[in-house]
Amino acid sequence: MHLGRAFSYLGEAASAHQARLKRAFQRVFEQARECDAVLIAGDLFDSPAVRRMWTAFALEVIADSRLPTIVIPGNHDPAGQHPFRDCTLPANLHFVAETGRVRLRALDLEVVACPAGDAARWAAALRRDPNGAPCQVALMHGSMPSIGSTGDIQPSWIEASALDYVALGDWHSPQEWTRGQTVCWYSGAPEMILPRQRLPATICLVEWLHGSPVRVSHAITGEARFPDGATDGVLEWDVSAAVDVQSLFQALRARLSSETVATVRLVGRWNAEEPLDVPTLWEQLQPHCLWLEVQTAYQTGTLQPRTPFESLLVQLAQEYGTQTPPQADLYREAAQLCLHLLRGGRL
Ligand SMILES: [Mn+2]
Repeated sequence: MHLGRAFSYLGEAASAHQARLKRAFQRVFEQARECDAVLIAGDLFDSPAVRRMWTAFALEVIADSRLPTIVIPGNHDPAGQHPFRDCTLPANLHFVAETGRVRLRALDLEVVACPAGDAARWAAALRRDPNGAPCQVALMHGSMPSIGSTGDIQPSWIEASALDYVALGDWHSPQEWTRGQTVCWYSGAPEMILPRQRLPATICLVEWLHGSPVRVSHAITGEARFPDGATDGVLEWDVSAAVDVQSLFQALRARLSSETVATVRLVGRWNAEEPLDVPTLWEQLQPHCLWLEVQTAYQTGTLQPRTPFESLLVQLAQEYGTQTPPQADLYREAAQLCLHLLRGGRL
């Protein structure tokens, strides 16, 4: 959840997004009304130093739900400094600060809690207890291996655990790590924490029926959205048809709202008379959405060399053009294309 996050990168939209985060947390418990328990896999709070109002808010929502709720510390809210440490907790809240098992007898449910910072004890704890509850799940906060990181959780532990389900926390986008008979997911954050995560944000609804594998579905809890027409969060926009900057601004603005998280990639050829100043375009569009990045991958009239390497390319093209005049235009076009591609443009 990252409750209490400052969202300073959102500028003036930060406080509105903090309110969105609160609504997402309430939506988690609305979604859970038909459920037996809520599992929160760490980083409920963004830091140990969140203001008291955030702790009070979380406790109130959890208490009002009356649902058995299990919370473990994450790397943002580690056990030794967790905001719940000094609080009087409602009876339905089980805050588990150390690796260990929690049995909810009324539910035939047993939870292996694996809080952040306690990784040395996880591998041994992730075991099905033959004398334990019919439904046995784990709740962990840490990283699976990814590019550039070995992770503190090993995928092989999942299958070896023989548990029914492993609920992972830390990554902001939902991702499946099911191995063997053990279903396993990163639920993802219930609202946008950083722009590069899957949106709209969701939670995992986990259904366990005796004797059959766990079934997982996803319920939307977040309000932040990519713009309509975006693919993997990127809205590709052909600037060829724009007659001026104003018409481009109007067309893009129509795709944005206060909930839009937009990466706009400008492609095609800029044909208008006036130059396209992208930083200014960004400044004008940014107040109309939650977060905006404008990537430039469009072509313009004539590009001027800006680096020694680009100068060399243009110079060589001119020399070849002088030597074989019929092909001068071809060389000039090739040099322009080189500059365009060197600057991140696309064909
Ligand atoms: Mn984390």
